[in-house]
Amino acid sequence: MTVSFSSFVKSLAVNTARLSSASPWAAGKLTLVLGNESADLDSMVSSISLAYTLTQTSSVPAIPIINAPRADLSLRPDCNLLLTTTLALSGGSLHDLTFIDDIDLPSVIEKYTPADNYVVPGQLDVWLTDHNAPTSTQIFLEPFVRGIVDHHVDEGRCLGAETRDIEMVGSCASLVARMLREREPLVDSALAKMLLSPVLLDTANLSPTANKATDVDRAAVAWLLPQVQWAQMSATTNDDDDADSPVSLDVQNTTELYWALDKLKGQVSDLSARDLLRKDYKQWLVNDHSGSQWNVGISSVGYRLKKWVKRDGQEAIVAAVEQWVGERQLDIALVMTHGKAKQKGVKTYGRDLVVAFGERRMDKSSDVIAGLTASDLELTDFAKLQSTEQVRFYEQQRTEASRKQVFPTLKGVIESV
Ligand SMILES: [Mn+2]
Repeated sequence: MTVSFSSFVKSLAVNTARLSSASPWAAGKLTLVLGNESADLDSMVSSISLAYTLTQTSSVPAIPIINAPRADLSLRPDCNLLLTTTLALSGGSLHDLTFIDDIDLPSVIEKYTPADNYVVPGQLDVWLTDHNAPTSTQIFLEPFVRGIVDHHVDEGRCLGAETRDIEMVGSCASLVARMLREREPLVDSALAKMLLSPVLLDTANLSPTANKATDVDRAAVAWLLPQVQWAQMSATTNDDDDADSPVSLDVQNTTELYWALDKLKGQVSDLSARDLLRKDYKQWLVNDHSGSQWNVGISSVGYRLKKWVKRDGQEAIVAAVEQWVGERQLDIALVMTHGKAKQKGVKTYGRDLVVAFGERRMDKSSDVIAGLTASDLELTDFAKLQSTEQVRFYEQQRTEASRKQVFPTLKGVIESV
């Protein structure tokens, strides 16, 4: 029996209460679908649409969990507006979604953990999407992971999962779309629009020059596009850095949708330094050569370093980064700033990299820096900024390397230290 997207959306409202219920006998069999902790548009849409996909072949409720605090949604105007619009079209709202701080995840897991610790599939199953290993603060999920749908480098974990659909495509939502299409060739227009959006955003509107789209992404767009009803989209926001041009999703084609989402995503110039660091953030544990564990955090910031320095000054940025390293107890923090900036009068896309060390690892900092500067990221010293031993500034010449490439590079460097 197939479930319509609108009845799935209407059922979301009971999920938080279900997860807070006293016992697994009261909550019953469950599937949790988690996106990654950066909770960007791809992650949010992938977890919602994958949960919906799973309900097509199973009567067990699949609950999407947005893997970031609810308040962080205000840092992501693109997610806020797209989800508000598409959920409303299906008779739901953002309030109905379960965010990670709406529930006590460790206690949910504990309730489903048998006394002998032998986890039986089918009681509580976890699916990971837009990541393929539980984040460092959610390692306890690992025995419950039954499925993975992701587009990052395979970290080689959760090898017992029955489904490991890991493929380096532009957008994770394209992989979910492919899976959904096998089960349901025609989908609701609100869902088509929801799935289409991260695919456009992650592939720069399938641009050949951006070179991010794969055949899987193109197939997803070709499948979804005829199912979108453009006239339905109408919502605007005034939360804009350019006050006289509110961004609207009342658009008529993919190009307009892409530019509207891109503009919304780029509205970061009014965020504080701390919000910039936490907006799109991921954290990992990495073992070095001697088996000692490093706490690694990478912030992706859609704001060029030059503009940020002009706005806040170098000292304030260094202070914010050091504060962040302390707050998250990091051994190493990378801040990847990226976006367009004027270079010799022409707006060009570029990347910069800030590398910061925690006190505990200062003795290893020069080894790590040597590894990073020798890597294919092609780092050069950032002109006009004075690096200290603790916080260093670089320009990253290899501009196509996003966090998907930078994390494996850093991991390799730490593993050899
Ligand atoms: Mn993604």
